[in-house]
Amino acid sequence: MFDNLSAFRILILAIVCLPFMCGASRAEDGYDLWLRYPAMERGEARQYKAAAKRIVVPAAQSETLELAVRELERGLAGMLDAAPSVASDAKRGGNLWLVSGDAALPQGAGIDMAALGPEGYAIRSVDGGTVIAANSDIGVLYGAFHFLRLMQTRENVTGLDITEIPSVDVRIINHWDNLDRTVERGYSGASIWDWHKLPDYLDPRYEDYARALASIGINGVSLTNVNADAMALTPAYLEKAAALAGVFRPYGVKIYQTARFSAPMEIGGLDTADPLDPEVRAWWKAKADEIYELIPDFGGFLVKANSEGQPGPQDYGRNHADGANMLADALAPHGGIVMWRAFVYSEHNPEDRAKQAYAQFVPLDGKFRDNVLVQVKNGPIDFQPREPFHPMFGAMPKTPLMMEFQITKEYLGFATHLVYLGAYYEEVLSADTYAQGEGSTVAKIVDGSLQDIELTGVAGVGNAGSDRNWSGSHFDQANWYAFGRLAWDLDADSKDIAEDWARMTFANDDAFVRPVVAMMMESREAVVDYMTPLGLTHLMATGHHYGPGPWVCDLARPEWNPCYYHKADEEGIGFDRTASGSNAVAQYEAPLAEIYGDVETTPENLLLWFHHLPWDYEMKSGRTLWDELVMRYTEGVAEVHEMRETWEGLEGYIDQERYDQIVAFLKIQEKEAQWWRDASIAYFQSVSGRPLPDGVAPPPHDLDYYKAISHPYAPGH
Ligand code: GCV
Repeated sequence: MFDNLSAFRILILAIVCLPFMCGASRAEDGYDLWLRYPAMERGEARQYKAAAKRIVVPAAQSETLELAVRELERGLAGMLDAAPSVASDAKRGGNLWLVSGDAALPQGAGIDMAALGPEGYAIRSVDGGTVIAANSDIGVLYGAFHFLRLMQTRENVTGLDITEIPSVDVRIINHWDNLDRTVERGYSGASIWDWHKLPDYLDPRYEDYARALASIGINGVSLTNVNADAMALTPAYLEKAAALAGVFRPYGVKIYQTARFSAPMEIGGLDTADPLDPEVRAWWKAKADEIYELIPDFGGFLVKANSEGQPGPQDYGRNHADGANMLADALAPHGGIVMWRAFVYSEHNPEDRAKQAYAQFVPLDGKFRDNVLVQVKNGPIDFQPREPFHPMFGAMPKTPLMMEFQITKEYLGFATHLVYLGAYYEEVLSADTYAQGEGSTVAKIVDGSLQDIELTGVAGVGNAGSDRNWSGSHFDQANWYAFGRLAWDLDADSKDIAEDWARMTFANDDAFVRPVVAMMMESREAVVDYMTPLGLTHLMATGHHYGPGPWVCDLARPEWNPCYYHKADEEGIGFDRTASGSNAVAQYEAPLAEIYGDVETTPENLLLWFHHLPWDYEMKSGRTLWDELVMRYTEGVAEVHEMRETWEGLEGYIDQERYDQIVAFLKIQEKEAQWWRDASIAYFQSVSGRPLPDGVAPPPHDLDYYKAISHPYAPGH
């Protein structure tokens, strides 16, 4: 009787359980990222089953090629419930050929291998199957991930003619991880690197991380914080780094290290770190030699110098090129590079902070060695919810400029706010610098094509930590993913990337994917609206940057005060960067300088970045600036409310665990968007003295209430 009842229950469950719900029932914690490979429904699987039954690999197998095969086996077994056979003998027949280097292509493949370069690949349908071909094994691995992605996102795998070549050479994650495992601006647990147990214990997570990086074409990681610790360059720590390099190597990921400029003094016993001092130069040369002994494919150094208290060449009256070139000379014999950051500004410089990096670096154009990349943040201040692109892009035609994006969301609500950064990255990359006339996009500067630059790169300040879901939240995985895809292809469409990610990470049902992608694409504007609308910037609380602090005006460093940025008073608000103000507009090429210099032509989303305007300035909507500001803050909250409602309508499409955590985080985001809105309006109203527009709810508390909120233990600081 009991057995019959159980069988009856199972039957009922099978009848009522909608396919997507059955698939969604397995608990997931996010560890598998976008590489989950869940089983397809039988109907879906049919068209793919024939596509990859028999894999033919080159006879000489490298570790990297083995990884490509293993990945295909894993993906196909997962999605199709049938592992392919693998043979190295082409004569035995196959239908998925992996071709690396000089190995023969199957009949009719007709691939121009020379055009693929060292890391590119082609995926081409040929008679009887598909070929994935590259000049290098890593290219084949990238191609294998791409082929699996086509299946994961239910694309056709017949009639393929795909050629992929990365836009830039160096596609790197910058870890801001400290040796004690804290992470500067990290919101996903402790550092992924367990320095204490290295080099003897290799956490399996390292390899999983390398695999995830390779799946999106990332080929470098700098291991430690740019606020660097010289100890990272001591023999003991270099040995640890070498152990990591061993794990990353087969995945095509090179190790880089941050170099503290004063290391020759701190760990080398010298009494200077002057870059023109022969002893200092010899010390760095010996250090580079020592590193390459241990890590023959070491990528090079990432350096933050003379910025926010870090030591640098200016301490000795030298300039950034002197500092970068000294390190470049030490690395050059080994093929290493220097990524020298342009994130510099000083509290002793009364000039507009937004202008300082340009002023220091542009005169040095052409003075850097060939193996130096100057790494420039996307905007002139610091990863704010919205900034214009950095005016250095386009202004140094003889210097490789590397893009630095932030993946971890220091100024965008940390891990609990859903903000899809793909849209942000695309906005920056597609911005027109006009450096050589119309169409001179930032992407064309970064990929070197506009100014004929050889060495190219893109960096992202990473968000992977030791949290089970890697990124602190499920949706923050999308930012890591989008960074990788856009670094590979600077012209890629962030919406397409969001769609791929949502399909691979969550579910393929269009009824789920469509609203999720729409929500991701809108999320960037939402955060701008509830934090820093209309071109406002840097209004976050002091230090940890968690929550609003527009009232902070008295910090010792003037350019760390939100008041420095918004300049609100009884009359109006905004930073005058026109000729009548700091004239930062002049750092942009014509016609941008004129466009940003004129209030009528400045895009409204950057209005208060470039202009100080009276509260009753009339906006395009017909509202006064004051009313518009209040409306934007209010809309920002409404947008998050909508995002939460959208997500809550999608229960059942994915596993309950991830679904529930996302609901909880969206509730946090809504609560905090409201906090941002109320606190900001309370403050700006105290300055403007204006009434709220009709029908707009006043903040529920007075300004003192918001000012008293304190979070000394907010993470990441
Ligand atoms: C690593 C901002 C951050 C700092 C960071 C710095 C940088 O100022 O708040 O934590 O330091 O940028 O990019 O160097």
